[in-house]
Amino acid sequence: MSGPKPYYITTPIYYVNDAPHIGHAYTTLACDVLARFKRLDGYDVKFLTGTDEHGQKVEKSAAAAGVDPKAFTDRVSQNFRDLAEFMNFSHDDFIRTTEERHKHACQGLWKRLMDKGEIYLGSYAGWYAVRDEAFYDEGELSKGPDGTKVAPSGAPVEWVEEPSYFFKLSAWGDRLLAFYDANPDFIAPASRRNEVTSFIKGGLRDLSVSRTTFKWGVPVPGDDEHIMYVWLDALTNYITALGFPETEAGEYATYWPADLHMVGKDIVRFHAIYWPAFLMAAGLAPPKRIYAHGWWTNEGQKISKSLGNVIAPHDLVNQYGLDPVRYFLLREVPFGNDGDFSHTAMVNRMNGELANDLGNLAQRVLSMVAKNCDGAVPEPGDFTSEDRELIVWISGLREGLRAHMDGQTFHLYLEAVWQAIRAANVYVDAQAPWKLAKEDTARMGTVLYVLAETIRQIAIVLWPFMPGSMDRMLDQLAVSPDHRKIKYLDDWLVSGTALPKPEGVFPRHVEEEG
Ligand code: ME8
Repeated sequence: MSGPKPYYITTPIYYVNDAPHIGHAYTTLACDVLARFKRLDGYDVKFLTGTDEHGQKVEKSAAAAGVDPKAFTDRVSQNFRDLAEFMNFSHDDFIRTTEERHKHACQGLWKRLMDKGEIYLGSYAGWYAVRDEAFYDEGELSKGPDGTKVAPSGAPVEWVEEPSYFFKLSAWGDRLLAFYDANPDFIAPASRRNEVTSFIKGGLRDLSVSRTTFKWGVPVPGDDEHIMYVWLDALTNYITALGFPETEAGEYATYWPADLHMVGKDIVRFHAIYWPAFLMAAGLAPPKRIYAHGWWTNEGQKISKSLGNVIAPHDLVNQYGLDPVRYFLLREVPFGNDGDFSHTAMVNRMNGELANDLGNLAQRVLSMVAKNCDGAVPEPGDFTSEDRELIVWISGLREGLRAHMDGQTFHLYLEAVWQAIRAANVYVDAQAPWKLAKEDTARMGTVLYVLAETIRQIAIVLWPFMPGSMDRMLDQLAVSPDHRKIKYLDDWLVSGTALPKPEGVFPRHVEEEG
């Protein structure tokens, strides 16, 4: 007998040089919603997040803070764990690259690459940007505002000359292009795929994969003068968490290759080029898909510490509530595009879509049931064509919703659900159950049953986005926790089930005076 299908999803591991901000919360949120949906849909999910703690950038940040790197990374990594808890993320594992299991996996991967003749010792002379932890060719650089050279990301670069091990990346260009051709869904969205292929077509050079001028990293096996390049170290986290270098049994055998590495567009090159090349060179399978999402700005401006406009997830959630923020981030901007955060847009979504469209619908229906149906699920009579139309609409959503999750089109998923919610609002106005309460209580019972059932199905499919609020809505419909699953969508509410006293789930946001 085969068990549930595995689904492995990962976030980038975040550098611990900085406090977590809305950009980090965004990537992990997208993964959380996918992980929750897949669990709801019966998959055996493993959802991984964590922190990237080695390298020059972190070492420098620790020095600037006047603490040793270990104490520094312990502290900042904890901030990312706290964020995950605060945002109600449902990860199954949180990895830190300073853990022993990770050192073991990195060294295991290195040895495989060495054994296969994919790494050789040479010396590096070229440009390096500590902020990006990336090597750049002269031709990729431009002049910054003060006349010094900068990377395409705007990061300052420095000239580095040191002995270094190299990975034979130059030999992988054609094989990577052939791999993308054979796996057209490997890089998404399509615009990112074009960016990656044109970078490869420009010619790949061998990649420096070790450093000797600082110590904060994983030692190269057999050559303690070198530590591994932080990106080789960091990318390996995705298999460390599966127990690599053990590959024949355990979690690696179950979950690898990953179904999805979710990343921001800034790090697509590392994930779509270096990572599959390392893996294929080591004789391991590449991941199934990389999705590189867009970039958030704040009221039109780049988010940066120096501009003082970093959006702290805590502040936002304290102001608007957790689930409205979770909803907004994935609803406001077509996933994959860049997006701009604005308080006006946040309040509009919260009041218009959550409080009015969904909150009012549930509140109106549940209060009428409480008042007119003895606080129990009403008994439906025969369905009219209007009743059937609404129920068929709601019940017909799931295949499209599955496809939206698999394509990471979260905004279209939510739009599809909202069309159904709007249809339910049109139905409630047209059927006017408050009038039926005086004229035809049997018909009123049918209408309220159809509406309560509609709300149940909507709450289940919205649960991955707003688990706390949807659980409260499903509690009010007395749906048992283990029935909050896609496979139970067709198990309609049972008439006569007693319901708890209804209460509003989505308050309106009211601007404070002054
Ligand atoms: O790059 N908008 O870590 P990092 C949207 N350690 N997303 C944003 C964002 C913004 N304004 N700012 C950050 C690293 N992000 C490496 C990764 S993985 C093996 C190693 C998100 O702390 C986005 O997902 O710089 C981006 O890719 C990631 O944070 C970068 O996090």
